Amino acid sequence: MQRRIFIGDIQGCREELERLLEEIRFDPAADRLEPVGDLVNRGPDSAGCLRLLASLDAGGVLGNHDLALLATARGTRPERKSDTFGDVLRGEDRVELLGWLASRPFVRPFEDLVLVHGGFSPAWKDPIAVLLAEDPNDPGPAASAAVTIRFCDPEGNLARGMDPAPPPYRPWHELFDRTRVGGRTVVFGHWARQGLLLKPGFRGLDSGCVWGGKLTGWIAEEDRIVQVDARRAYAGI
Ligand SMILES: [Mn+2]
Repeated sequence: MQRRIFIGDIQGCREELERLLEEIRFDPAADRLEPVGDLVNRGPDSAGCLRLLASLDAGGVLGNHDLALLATARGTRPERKSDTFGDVLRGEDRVELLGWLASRPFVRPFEDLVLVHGGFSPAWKDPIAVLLAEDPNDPGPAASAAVTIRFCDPEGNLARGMDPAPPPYRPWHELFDRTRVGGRTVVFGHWARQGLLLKPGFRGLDSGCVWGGKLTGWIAEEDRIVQVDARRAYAGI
């Protein structure tokens, strides 16, 4: 049976990704890899992660750090001191790696599941249609919200910079009506502080590997979590 294996925020943690794939006994001929986005940055080996994921023909969606890399490569965002994706920007295979990354969508619907990096605004009537219309090389407000949302109000206004945020703000997944994605289970990442979130209809897989936490895999067909410890904290708050 083909397994779909969703992987939480990798952020350049190639060694942990390789260990997780071993732990899962990933079979490239049979299994499908679906990272939740934020494949790069803050961690030690952004280019290595992209090379590995591309070689395994992974699916996945874009996260805010992936967009930061693409914007920096286009020259619309300055490279920052805290960025660790210079290995991609100055790699011999930069064109291939950036092209592969830019061909990820913002949302990936399956029959039973839907994958997004941050989450969905309660204001969107048809989140899948809204996000499929977004261009990775020219992201609009909806794409930006989908990769950054954590707390929001019932109208979908984001609580920027506040975590936790006071009422009326609540975690987006407490306000989101899943009938708007056809009742699919929502798989997402981006929220290391909240950590692993398993509740009916939602699987939040960011367990803060790059901060010294764990890298999480969720095998959809078995509804099973597999985790490996980060070798160390690669980034600090
Ligand atoms: Mn993120």
